[in-house]
Amino acid sequence: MDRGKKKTHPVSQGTLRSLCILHTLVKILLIFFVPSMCSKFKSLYCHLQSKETHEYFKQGWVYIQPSLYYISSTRKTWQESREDCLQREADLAVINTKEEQDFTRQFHKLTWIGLYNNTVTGEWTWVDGTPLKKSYWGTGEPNKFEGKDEGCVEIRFFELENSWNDIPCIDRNFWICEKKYYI
Ligand SMILES: [Ca+2]
Ligand SMILES: [Ca+2]
Repeated sequence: MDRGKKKTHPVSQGTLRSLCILHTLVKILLIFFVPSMCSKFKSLYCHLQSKETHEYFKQGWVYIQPSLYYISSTRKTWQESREDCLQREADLAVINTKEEQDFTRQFHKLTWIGLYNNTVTGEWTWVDGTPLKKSYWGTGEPNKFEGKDEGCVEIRFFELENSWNDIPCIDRNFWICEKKYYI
């Protein structure tokens, strides 16, 4: 009797052999098949994305990384303007950088941006919920001119870097929508 030789169940050996074959097949699939599938999916994704981007440009959106911007050709109240942006799956522009601030001035139009006076906190707040840190108020602004409730912000002094003015939200202005978009 060979005591050193362990007994193995014939079914277990068969199972092990099957697992080995399966493992080899999976490796072959991973090496040869998956990369070609990925590249096919990637091309399809790129194709759909460029088609979508083209649609945005056709509708008049402008792209400055990392956002798309839509500048209206009609005037609305601040709230109506915001609703238009939301319908476009965007929101009124939030000015995060000096470049973005300069961009909003170049249209030489009175335009709403996404900054408003939060009546609950009394603070100037962006539509994305962030508080105002860096501001570009025009000289003497915000001033609640003639005691009016100037709760929304427009680009008014567009020839100057400090171009913001607070103004009643029910006034009618052009507006700028912003949508984060990565091409
Ligand atoms: Ca922004
Ligand atoms: Ca004002």
